[in-house]
Amino acid sequence: MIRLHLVSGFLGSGKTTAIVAAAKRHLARGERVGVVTNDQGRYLVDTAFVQAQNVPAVQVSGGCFCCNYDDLVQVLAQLQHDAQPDVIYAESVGSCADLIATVVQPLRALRQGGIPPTSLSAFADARLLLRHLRGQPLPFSDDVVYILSQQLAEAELLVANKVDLLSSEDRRDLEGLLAKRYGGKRCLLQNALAPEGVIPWVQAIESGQATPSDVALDVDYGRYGEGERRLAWLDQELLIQAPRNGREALEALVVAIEQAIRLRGWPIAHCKFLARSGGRHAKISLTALQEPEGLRSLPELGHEIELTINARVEADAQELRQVIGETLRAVAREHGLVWQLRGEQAFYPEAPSARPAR
Ligand SMILES: Nc1nc2c(ncn2[C@@H]2O[C@H](COP(=O)(O)OP(=O)(O)OP(=O)(O)O)[C@@H](O)[C@H]2O)c(=O)[nH]1
Ligand SMILES: [Mg+2]
Repeated sequence: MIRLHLVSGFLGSGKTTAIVAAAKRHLARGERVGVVTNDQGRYLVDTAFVQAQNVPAVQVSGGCFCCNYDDLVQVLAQLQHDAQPDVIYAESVGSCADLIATVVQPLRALRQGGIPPTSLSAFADARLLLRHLRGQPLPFSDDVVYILSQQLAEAELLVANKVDLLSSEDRRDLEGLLAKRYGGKRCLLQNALAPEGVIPWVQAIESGQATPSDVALDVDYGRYGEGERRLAWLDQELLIQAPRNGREALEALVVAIEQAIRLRGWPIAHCKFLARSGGRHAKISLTALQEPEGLRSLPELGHEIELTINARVEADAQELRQVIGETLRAVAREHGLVWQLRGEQAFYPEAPSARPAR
């Protein structure tokens, strides 16, 4: 029986990082593994990033799992056919909640072709989670924070990820607060970047310690929809020619985009960049509380770079598009870049529909 692990959690919390690390462990043990990525947009950094690690990945794009359940069933069937995996990780888009009602229950009820989910974990950035549990404000508006809290409420296993970014005192505090608030759930503190960091998580989900509940959340779809509407999505596919130095150009572009967004005070949920050049790839992430991640370890890149940008920012979608466009033009002038926009989407995710009728 295929094991299907659903991985939920807020934007930028480290889901893809942990899934790739887990997938590599399965592959090393000789197991076949597949990944399903999910997003509201079409041009996805995550899918390309997972595939670049030689892990079979398919995507459910154009909406979250909960609004695209039929597509999810279809890509699961495709993955089963193409990769014949022993284990599948399905990452829901970071602004999605209510997976029990919309995915777990229908998959359990499917007689043919359905894979009942083995586990549901919810990831959170340990620093955001600590602030949340202390009752301190987060950098997002309340309706966006509502989504994060619903994700935590519905999973049986909570993963406080990026725990390496907490002091040991804060770590102890987080453990205590998690036990107090979520006493009945299993909670893990994890550094997904550490070599063996994901082992306890993989053991927990593989040994049945995170079986999803059958009780759906009581979601306030007004607030959930409002939270989604506050987050702007901007996706771009670019082809950039950097006559001098590809790595320097990419670095300058990421730093300039970060400065332009932070200058306007727009909270960054996750702004991710995937650059491919000369058979190499590099992923760079900007998240709410983090310095640009991945810049310091950028490999040398060729003169021609294929760049995918996925920006999820609490801002107006058209203003975000304009600011990123202006920044791109300014960096291009300064570094003598020639660029071509091959695809673009700027939008707010559609309001989630309450409990799809099946
Ligand atoms: N310090 C630290 N950084 C981490 C850890 N896990 C992930 N990151 C970094 O956090 C950033 C976001 O990670 P992703 O795995 O892309 O996050 P995600 O939850 O898949 O993001 P979305 O798909 O946009 O929701 C990346 O720069 C990762 O390298 C961790 O345990 N510690
Ligand atoms: Mg991801």
